[in-house]
Amino acid sequence: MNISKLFVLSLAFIFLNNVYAQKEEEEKAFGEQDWTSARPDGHAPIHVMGDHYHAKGELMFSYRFMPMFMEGNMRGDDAIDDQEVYEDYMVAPQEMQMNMHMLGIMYGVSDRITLMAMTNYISNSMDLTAMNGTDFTTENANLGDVSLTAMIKVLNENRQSFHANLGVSIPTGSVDERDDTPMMNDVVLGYPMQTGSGTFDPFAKITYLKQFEVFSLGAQAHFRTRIGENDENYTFGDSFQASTWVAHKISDNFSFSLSADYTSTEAIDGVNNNLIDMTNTMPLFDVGNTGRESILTGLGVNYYIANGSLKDLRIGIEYQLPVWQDVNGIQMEQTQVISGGIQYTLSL
Ligand SMILES: [Cu+2]
Repeated sequence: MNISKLFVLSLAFIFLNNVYAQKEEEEKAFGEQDWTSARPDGHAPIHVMGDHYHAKGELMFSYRFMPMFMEGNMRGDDAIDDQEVYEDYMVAPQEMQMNMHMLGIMYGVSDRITLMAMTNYISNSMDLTAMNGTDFTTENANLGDVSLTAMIKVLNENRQSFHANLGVSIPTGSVDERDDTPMMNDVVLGYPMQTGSGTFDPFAKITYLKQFEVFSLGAQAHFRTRIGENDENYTFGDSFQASTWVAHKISDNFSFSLSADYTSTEAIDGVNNNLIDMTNTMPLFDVGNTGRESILTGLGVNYYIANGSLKDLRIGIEYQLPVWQDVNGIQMEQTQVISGGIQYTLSL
């Protein structure tokens, strides 16, 4: 654990302490009231999806840009050097950057039900080094999967809110991403480089939100499974994610947030037909190196325009650092995630 991680954790601790210290006092002072999205921390830190719903007739557009970075390799929860990778594989991944662009639209069908659609475009770049010392890079970019969600407000009272999301991810993304390498041209890229899952993936989320005068907190649980197998004869693993965040509203326009996400992804079931004979080439070609758990902590800021001609425009930026990772087999180490987004709500 390095200094920056310790710093983020300490801040989180101080934050949580303050939140609970204020809690009772504020509940007395403000009495019963609805939870409201009309404040900067009325939306979760920007990396969280489906955290809020809309009132009837509200239409929201969003765009997010999320670069994710990986560097070096791990076995279990330990970093390993290239020599260890070369004991089993001919090529060792060095660095990877995945850039995700996400577009979203939300619409409040009624005060109880909000519909949401999201789509994304992904570009990947990976630097690798072969056992003989040859450095090379693979790159690919394509559409990701489209997700459709129905959000149901279960309750909103006493400054707390609870809602459930049911959705499905539609396989508009690619599971046949390819690029040239020094060994072979037009070779299928490893599992983590594909831009889609290739399967219909149902998911469910539940979200709890609570507001105080200048603080707020939220928690979300997210389950995702996959139906059948994709055209390449395999199925990405099911996943579970639990996220929690606290935010401090410092003015009518700005809030700061701390977040923590636990994510668990199961291993791939089946094997890509095109990679069966290449399992020993590099870790990314081996389904034994899929499935992982991690905890990421994040520091974020939300900016919200409450009135004027740009009313209901929001900008969010967040920086996430992994504090713990445990991988099956040999996989790359995640180093940081940056999320930036803009959201605009219209009332029809
Ligand atoms: Cu929205």
